[in-house]
Amino acid sequence: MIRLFPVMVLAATVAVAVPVPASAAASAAPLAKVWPTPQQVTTRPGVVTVPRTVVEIVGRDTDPSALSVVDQVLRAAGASTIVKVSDLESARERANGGLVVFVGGPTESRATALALAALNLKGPEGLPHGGYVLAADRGVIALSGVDTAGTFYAAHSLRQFFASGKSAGFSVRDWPAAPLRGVIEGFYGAPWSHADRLAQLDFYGRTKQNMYVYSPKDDPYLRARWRDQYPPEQLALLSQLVARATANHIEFTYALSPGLSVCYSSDADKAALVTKFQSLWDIGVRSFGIPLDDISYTRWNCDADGAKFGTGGAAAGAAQSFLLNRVQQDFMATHPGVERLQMVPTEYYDLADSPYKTALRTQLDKAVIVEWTGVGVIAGQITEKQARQAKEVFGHDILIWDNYPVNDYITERLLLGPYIGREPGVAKFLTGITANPMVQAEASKIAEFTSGDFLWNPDKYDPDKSWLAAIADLAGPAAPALKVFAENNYSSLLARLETGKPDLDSPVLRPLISAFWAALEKKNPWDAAAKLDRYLAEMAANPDDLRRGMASNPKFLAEVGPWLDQVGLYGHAGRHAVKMLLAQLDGDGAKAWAERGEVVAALKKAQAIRVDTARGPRNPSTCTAVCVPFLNTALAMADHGFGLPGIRPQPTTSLGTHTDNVPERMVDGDPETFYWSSWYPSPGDAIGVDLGTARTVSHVDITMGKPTSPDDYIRDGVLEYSADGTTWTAVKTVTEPVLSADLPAEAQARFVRIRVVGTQPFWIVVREFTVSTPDTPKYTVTGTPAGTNLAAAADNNADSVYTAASAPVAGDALVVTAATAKPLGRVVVLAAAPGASADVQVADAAGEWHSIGRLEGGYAELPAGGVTTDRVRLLWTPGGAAPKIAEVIPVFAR
Ligand code: 14T
Repeated sequence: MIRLFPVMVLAATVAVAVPVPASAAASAAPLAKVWPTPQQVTTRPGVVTVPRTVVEIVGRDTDPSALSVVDQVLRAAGASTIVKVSDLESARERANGGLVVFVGGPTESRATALALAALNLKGPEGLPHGGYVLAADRGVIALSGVDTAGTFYAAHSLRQFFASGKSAGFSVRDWPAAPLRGVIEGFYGAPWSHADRLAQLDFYGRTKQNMYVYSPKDDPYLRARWRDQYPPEQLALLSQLVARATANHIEFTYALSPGLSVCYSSDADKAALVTKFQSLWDIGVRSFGIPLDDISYTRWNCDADGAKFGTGGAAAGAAQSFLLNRVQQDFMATHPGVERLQMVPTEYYDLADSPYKTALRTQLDKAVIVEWTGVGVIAGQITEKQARQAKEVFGHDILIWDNYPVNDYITERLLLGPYIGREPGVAKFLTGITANPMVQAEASKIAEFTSGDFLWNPDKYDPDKSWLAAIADLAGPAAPALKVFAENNYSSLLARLETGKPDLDSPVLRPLISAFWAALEKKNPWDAAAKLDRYLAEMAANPDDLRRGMASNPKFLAEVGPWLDQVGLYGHAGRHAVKMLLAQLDGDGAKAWAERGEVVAALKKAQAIRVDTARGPRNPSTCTAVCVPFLNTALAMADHGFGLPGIRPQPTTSLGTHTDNVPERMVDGDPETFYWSSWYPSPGDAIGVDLGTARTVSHVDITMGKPTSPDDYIRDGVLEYSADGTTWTAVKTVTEPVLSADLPAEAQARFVRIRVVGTQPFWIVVREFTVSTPDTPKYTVTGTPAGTNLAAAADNNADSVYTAASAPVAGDALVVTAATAKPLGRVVVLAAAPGASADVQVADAAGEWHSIGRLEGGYAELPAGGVTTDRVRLLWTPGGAAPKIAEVIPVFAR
């Protein structure tokens, strides 16, 4: 009965609602998609528009953050006046048949219940924390959270429904599956900036996540100097974060890691912990953690612990439980309103029972929440069964510390793929998940958006759709460009539930390349090439597109700059590679050679990019395992077309790189450049080459050390080869810096390497690592003008260049001599720069030179008529530019 009056009032309000144009009403516009995916959405008839004047019914306790979001939504949708009243009676007077918006659930505003009843909807009572009911029907919008967080989430759903300024009618009943959903700033490396964190907190609010754990490994006050109080300036910043978290309904967890120096049994250390916590309580922190990961638990920091707890895992578990239980008693229990204490065990990455876990299970206060990363520090998958086992074996409620998209262990990568590989039960039956993000805060939002979506509604989670929504959320209108970028920074160790396999990088480019190879094989590559080129063009334009489209997010652009540049360069290189192969198919060698130059230049630039990371300078890895193999295969194919053997060994090494002496330098055909390891090797380290596919290899030449570092070579190793990378055959021991070895006849190798056997104090310099196949010809190069790397003119490597020091004078000639005389089909000359011209000549049996044509530009391809010869020369035309010859290729008839 009590409801009757208001319902009638409401009905009257609805009856004179703003008239809706017939067309709009009839076409019942589809509802906008809301993220994270709501549990229940029902459409209602009609369209709800926002008039210039809107009346809001707001309770005294209505959540201010929710209200501010609602007001922004209304204003963005066209409201210029928002009249706030607290009861229905005044609303009716002021609304004048317009829109009435009820903001607040049962704990905030009494009026909303009446609106829901009038719409025949149940209230949010009984929903989990953060649950809400949201409805929009002609003339009425109602937001009702089971708590203030729920109303705040209702407001963020409203924002998405009204993104276009109006919406079809709807009702939503929604709640999160996991109680705790969020992010742990728990990575090694440069901690996020204050501005990063503020932006993250707003983002978590928007994506309905409710936990941020402050645990950057490189904040000294969290680890090395955990006992010290924060200086006032730093405390002030933390206090701003706490306020921002609170406004966004986020639990700010302060996680202090005393494990490097704590004495578990010490009263003083317990007091230091409590005092530190109190200083954070005083600025509003209500959630605390004590991570004890990545420390030694076999070495005590004080003798007293040894005396009290003994040694071994059980003692460590007992000591940690002892300290945490005291913090529980002396701090948690004495601070009403505090959240449950969180801890990271030292064994955080497995499920195997142990004396340590037994101690935690039996001795640690049950109120403490235990964090666990899944099996393996970076868990490819986490199953519901594992989650249940974790609860059993640790004997506590489990919060997952999910090491995705963290990249502190692979700083050359950005992990921009979706969150995958976690069964829905993991969210439903555990306390929740905190994702450990990348050093790059803005770029982490893609993965964070998707993990937040999973945690809210794991049963309806679709990683691919969620990922597209994440991209749209971050990039707005630049979403197509961000998609291309993210596609090329996609793979990680996480594995799809459906396949059990990690996603591969470049999911769009990869099949386009396969189709191109298949079409090329059939000699009809044009369509496939056009499709491939279209995507490569998007990659090439990606740096410009993204920098223009996301100009309003300079932080993101700064974070990803080096990776973005590389995607662009791979796009350019790829386009030229396609043109190169098509030109060759067309019989246009000169164009193919020119395009080859562009491919190599862009590839070199891409591989020269450096980004400073916590693990030292790194060459970004984008389009991982796709772009570089594609380019190298294309280059090898083109080289084969020019008459070269067409193998393109790629360097492999288990060691790091000293400064910019990258591994590529040991296969560049230039003995002046070298790969230099960044440390001395240990037994098992290896340096070698990968030929891409197994083939017959006959000979290996390796030169190590250099005049200024004569000791830097492998002095105790073994040269070996393998067709599959698993089974290796030894060729000979390695003790000297210069090595030349024949492989057994018909040896099949994809990989050739020197494996280090002994220990040595010297780093390693490898100048060249060359492999020959039975049909790799061997030439001697002589002649003038003098210059650098004369041998490079006929070393079967079109990348290395003989560079003359001066322009030719009369009589200067470059002579290439083969091991034996054979019938010569043609001669191809690849010049690294045009500008020098020559008469190309072939010697007959009597040693007389005969001209077969001229080199005028960058390329010459001259029929030799099958004359039997063992030598070719370029007789330079005096003057012009100093010659630069990449390769003189005598193509012998077979
Ligand atoms: F406590 C944890 F749950 C955890 O994952 N700790 C660290 C974490 O801070 C780091 O970001 C993450 C990814 O690198 O892995 C953990 O750190 C490790 C893990 C190792 F297996 C550091 C060294 C390791 F050998």
